[in-house]
Amino acid sequence: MYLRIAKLQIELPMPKKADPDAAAAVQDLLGGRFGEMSTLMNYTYQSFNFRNRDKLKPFYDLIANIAAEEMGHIELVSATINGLLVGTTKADDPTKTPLAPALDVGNLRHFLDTSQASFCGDPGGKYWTGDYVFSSGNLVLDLLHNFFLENGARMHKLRCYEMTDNPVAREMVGYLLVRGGVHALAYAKALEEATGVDVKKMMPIPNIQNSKFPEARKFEQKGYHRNLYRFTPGDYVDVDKIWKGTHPDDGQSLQVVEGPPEGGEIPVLPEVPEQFAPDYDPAELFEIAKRLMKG
Ligand code: MN3
Repeated sequence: MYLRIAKLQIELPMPKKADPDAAAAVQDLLGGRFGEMSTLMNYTYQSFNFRNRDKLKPFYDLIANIAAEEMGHIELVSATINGLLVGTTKADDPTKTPLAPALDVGNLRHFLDTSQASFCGDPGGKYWTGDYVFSSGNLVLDLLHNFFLENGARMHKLRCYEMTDNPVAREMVGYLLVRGGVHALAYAKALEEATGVDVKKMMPIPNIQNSKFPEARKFEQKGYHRNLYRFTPGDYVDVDKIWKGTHPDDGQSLQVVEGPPEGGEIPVLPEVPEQFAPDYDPAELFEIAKRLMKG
């Protein structure tokens, strides 16, 4: 089962002005092959399909627990895209082509399929697909895949960072670089426990430290690179059989944190009348909702 916490994993500042091109680039981190939808669904299905969970609990706990964190990552990337798109067009009479700016910027799906908001696909407009999910049932092969996936995701985050200097996009990418670093290291350590091979010697891939990037450095200074959050009350306690020892970058102790990060508010998205969202003239809907609240 899932419980849902109505918060984002970090306090995400809202952009001061629209940046639909940045939003288009960030889409890759949501619904691209190496985006958060892929990490979420790979670990989710691997946890559903896990064999001998009773005898291999530390490995199961690790995969299942990271899957839960990834759910919050798709939420955070979506919130970033949505914030970046606010104010791209202006409300006007529908006969006056208020959506014409969409033809020159960003991704058309943000204007055709959603109301200037995220979609479950990549910057090329291709929708995310279950083809991206690998769940072989072989523990070492699945862990090896996950290590590859996290490093592929890191490559895409770095390239996205290089495409835009938008501070909101970079804040989110900085955070996810750090959290993805935790997951890559966790899978490397799991592989080391299972096979004896010191996989973490390959890291970082590509060969540049997270601390090079100010937005990631900030989160590392708060210790986020050392924390594995336990995303279920009272269980997944055996993640600490794998997430232990010291961080290879700075020698500080790795720690399992009970419960999720403190997080921040989910921004309220304003109406977009020119997209008919929540409708062209939402006043009547607001009245209905007000009556419901009173009832
Ligand atoms: Mn992630």
